[in-house]
Amino acid sequence: MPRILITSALPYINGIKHLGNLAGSMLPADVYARFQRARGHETLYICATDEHGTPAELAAAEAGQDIGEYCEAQHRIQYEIGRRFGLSWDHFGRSSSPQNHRLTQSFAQSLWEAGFIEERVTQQVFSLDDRRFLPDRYVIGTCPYCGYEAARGDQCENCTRVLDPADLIQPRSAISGSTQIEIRDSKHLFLRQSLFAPKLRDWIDSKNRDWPNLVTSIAYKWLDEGLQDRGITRDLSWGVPVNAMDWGPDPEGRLPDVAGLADKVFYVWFDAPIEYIAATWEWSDARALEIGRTPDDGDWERWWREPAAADVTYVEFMGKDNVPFHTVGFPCTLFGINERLGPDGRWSRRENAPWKLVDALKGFNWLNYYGGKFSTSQHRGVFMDTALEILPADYWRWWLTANSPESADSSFTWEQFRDQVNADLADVLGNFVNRICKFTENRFDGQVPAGGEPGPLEQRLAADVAAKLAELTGYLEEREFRKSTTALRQLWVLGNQYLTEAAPWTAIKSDRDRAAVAVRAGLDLVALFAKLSEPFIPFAAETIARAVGEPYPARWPQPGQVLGTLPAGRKVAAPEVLFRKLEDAQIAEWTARFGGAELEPA
Ligand code: B3M
Ligand code: ZN
Repeated sequence: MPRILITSALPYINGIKHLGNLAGSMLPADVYARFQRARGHETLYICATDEHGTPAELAAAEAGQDIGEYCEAQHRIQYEIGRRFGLSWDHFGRSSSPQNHRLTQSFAQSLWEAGFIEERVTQQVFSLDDRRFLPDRYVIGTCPYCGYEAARGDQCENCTRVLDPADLIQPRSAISGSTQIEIRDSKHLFLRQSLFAPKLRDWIDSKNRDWPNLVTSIAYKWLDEGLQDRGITRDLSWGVPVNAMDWGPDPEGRLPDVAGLADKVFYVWFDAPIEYIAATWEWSDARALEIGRTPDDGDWERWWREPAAADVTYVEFMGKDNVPFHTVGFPCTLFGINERLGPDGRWSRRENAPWKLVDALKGFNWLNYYGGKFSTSQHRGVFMDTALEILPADYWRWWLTANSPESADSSFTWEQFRDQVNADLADVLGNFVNRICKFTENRFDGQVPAGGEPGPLEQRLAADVAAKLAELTGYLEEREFRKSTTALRQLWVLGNQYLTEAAPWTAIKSDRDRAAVAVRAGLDLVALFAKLSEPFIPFAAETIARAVGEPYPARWPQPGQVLGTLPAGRKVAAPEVLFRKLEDAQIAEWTARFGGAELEPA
């Protein structure tokens, strides 16, 4: 049986994520992880906060906090909110962890010694008053092309020209507004990505058949435009320090300029994907303490390094903006560590056990809010914390999975949200569970009844359910989330149809055994629905399982295990209302609070 390693893109540290972020990474990863665990596969779902980079520094400054304290507090907040959404991470780490520092530094050293990293002197903007280098977009000034006065150093928002900070007229610091700035030389490390282009193309070709078109088309676009060498260091104080003291010579005998690199940290996009691995190390160390193993014993490597990891299938989940970093950037890092490039242009494996690359990459389009972007900076749309203030997690989980932006962008509107959760969760699933459990309480003493023999109606039900179950299982294996919610909803509908046809409430007047058969079948479906719904709506699934005395979480059933599963005499207790219907008054209140149809682009 394969082991399943799952990562979802690491949420950036600067604030609580919106539902669009959730829908395109952490939530589908969670649905998939829960499904794989239920299938009995050893599964590891790893995520973490992405904590480095200028936006984190600036957010901390704005909050008036020390950057370390800020990240710690924000990490805690994101962790708690994720848990309340039912995200079943095995570990939710931090890219600022000591493990990630060690791993990032050792990866860089290994890349240097293999000749894949080069030093270059670049010109950077230095702000005298801020006493720091400024990243391009933190330099603002007048656009030389259109005269726009607040153009950023990387691009003019007004005329969209790509700029260099040196182009700006009257440049100033976006942090302090100071005009005391100058251009200074600064030494930086570049990953020689251009060397990897043919190798990377072969690798993408080998994935082309299995990966979604969305993903491979982005990768090919980057390859077709020509892979550029990439600066992997920055002049910042917060991050993983380069620390090149112990590095050996590169293949041409050069040693790094330790002094010139002294105040540099790695670029956030260099260390963030490495945190997938480092977070697994964090997980392992944390667990070692719990189970009495020696920490730092390298046990985590069995998830990431061949040959121990040969039975691991590694699946990544992310929004489309992150795809280039995972199909180009991170694979180059790993290729550079796993392999060597001979003078003849041939690649060969390096002797130490190589690191695992991604096997399946699921990318998502955008979930919009009334056709426009969710925006963290403009507070447009619904965020994870406010979402839970107004409704339980399962409402959101269901809708976001059923409307997953898989093949195209999709849009959240309160009206569609109301209609779909009312129909699927309240009318179909909630109603079914409630009807049959209440009837069992009222007419069969709250116990699974004995008596009677299943007839043609039950045979047909079992066959229909088995077929849909196989379909649902297939869609989940393929990570087709919209289709899987459709199949699950159809299963719930089969339950309602069966009850309507079998009508135990009528049968009981003349034929108690016949009613007992129908009630048993209905209760078997309740148990089945708890199992099948767990990846999607775990909180309700648990309530449903408890209503018929079933364990939670449970194993994923085989298509043959549909009817006849609950023993006669098992206690049944109807749950409290599973899903309250959303009222028009609530929708009106929430549209007023968060914005509604008036936001629709014309
Ligand atoms: N932190 C996502 C973002 O902030 C980014 C993902 C990193 S995955 C290694 O857009
Ligand atoms: Zn301009």
